[in-house]
Amino acid sequence: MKLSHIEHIGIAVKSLETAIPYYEEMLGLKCYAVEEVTDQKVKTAFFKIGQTKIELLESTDPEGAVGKFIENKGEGVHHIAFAVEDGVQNGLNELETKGVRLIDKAPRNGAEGLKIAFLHPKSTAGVLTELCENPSK
Ligand code: CMX
Repeated sequence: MKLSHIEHIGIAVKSLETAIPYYEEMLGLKCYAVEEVTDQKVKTAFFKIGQTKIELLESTDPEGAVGKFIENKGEGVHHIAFAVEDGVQNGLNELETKGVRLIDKAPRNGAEGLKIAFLHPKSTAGVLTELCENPSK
């Protein structure tokens, strides 16, 4: 598997409305998209910094992954996402062979039209890890 860069860092927040002004007014970044990902039970807001994005995640359902995370740990860094150059499915196959616990056995659709898959934090040194691929590239 070949990783090219950090595609984004996912940050769980209680409220996009409260968090977005911090990133814009204090850090000088520009929110360029807000998107609901129904499948993941989140509303997302995106900022770009270099080649990497910051993805703010507001829960839309207390039983969803971000809803549970906020309930248990509060706001904070939720996951790191790597861009995979040679295909997410290829990466999943390789990692599974090496004994990494997969959350997703096959890529699914994430925000911004990316193909995404998650690795379980219990086998990634405690960091929920996402693999991403832009199918149009
Ligand atoms: N980072 C690190 N550890 C995490 C974690 C996270 N984001 N979320 C949960 N955990 C840990 C918990 O601390 C807990 O550890 P302990 O057993 O040591 O206490 C363990 O995982 C189980 O936690 P849980 O609250 O019972 O949660 P679940 O097992 O139900 O789910 C996970 C955990 C990672 C499998 C689930 O959150 C998941 O499938 N995540 C992938 C999808 C996702 O996160 N979607 C939201 C973002 C979508 C997007 O970016 O668009």
